[in-house]
Amino acid sequence: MIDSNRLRIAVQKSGRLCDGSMDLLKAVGVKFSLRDRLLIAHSTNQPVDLLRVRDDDIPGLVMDGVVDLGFIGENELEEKMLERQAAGKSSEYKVLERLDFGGCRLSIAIPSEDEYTGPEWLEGKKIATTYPHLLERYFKEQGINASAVMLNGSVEVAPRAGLADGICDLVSTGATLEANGLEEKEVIFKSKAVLIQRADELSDTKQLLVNKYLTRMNGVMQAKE
Ligand code: PRT
Ligand code: ZN
Repeated sequence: MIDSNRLRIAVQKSGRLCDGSMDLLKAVGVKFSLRDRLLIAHSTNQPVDLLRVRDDDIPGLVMDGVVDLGFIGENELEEKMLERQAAGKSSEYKVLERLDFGGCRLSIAIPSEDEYTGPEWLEGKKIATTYPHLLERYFKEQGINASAVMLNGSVEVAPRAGLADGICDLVSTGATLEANGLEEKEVIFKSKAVLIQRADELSDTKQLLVNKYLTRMNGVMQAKE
C-alpha cells in the first residue's frame, strides 16, 4: 500500500543511476531492505517509500504528481519534458540538486569514413536516436532539415545496417562509438543525474523532511569534493 503521508521517491530499479541514487539515500540516513522483485520498498527507519521503475517512467511520475521526488538523468528528463509539452501534458518540476553521478553527453556521430563539414553536413540526412525531441530541437536551432529516426535500442548499429546516415546517442568514454566505426561530431546536450521534485506544493511535514535530506546531501557531496 502507498500511504500519502509518506514521502514517495522514484528511483531506477536497475541500471546506471541505481547505485548512485541508493547510495545517496543511504548516506542521508534513509534505510531500505530491498527485496528484488518488488515495485515498492518501504524505508525501515524513515517515512519514505521508494518506487522502483524504469528510468523512462520517472519524469512522468514526478510531472503527474504520482511521486514527490525522483532521481533521473537530465537527458531523459529534458526529452520527456519536450515530449509531454508537444502532447499538451503537464511538464513541470523543480530541480532540487544536480548530482555527482550519471555524467554523459548526447552527441551526433557519423561513420569515420565520412567527411564531416559541420552541422550543414546533416542537411537531408537521417539520424537514428532514442531522443527525437532533443535532436529535433537541435536541428531547429541550427536551421537544418534532417530527420530523427526513432530507435529504442541498438542505435549504434543503425548506420552500418543502412537504417540511418548517423546517430545521436549518449556517450561517456566513447568506446561504443569507436567499436562501431563512428566518430563523435557534435555534442548537443550535457547531462548529469538530478534530484527533482513535483511542481505543486508538498505538505509542510514532507517539505521539511525533503529540506533536511537536501542539507545532508549537500554535506555528503561536499565531503567527496
Ligand atoms: O531499464 P531502464 O530503462 O531503467 O534503463 P536504460 O537502459 O534506459 O538506462 P541506463 O541504465 O543505461 O542509463 C540510465 C541513465 O544513465 C541515462 O539516461 C543517462 O542519464 C546515464 N548515462 C551515463 C548513460 C551513460 N552514461 C552511457 N554511457 N546512459 C547510457 N549510456 C550508454 C549509451 O547509450 C551507449 O550505449 O553507454 C553507451 C556509451 O558508453 P561509452 O562509455 O562506450 O561511451
Ligand atoms: Zn530507460
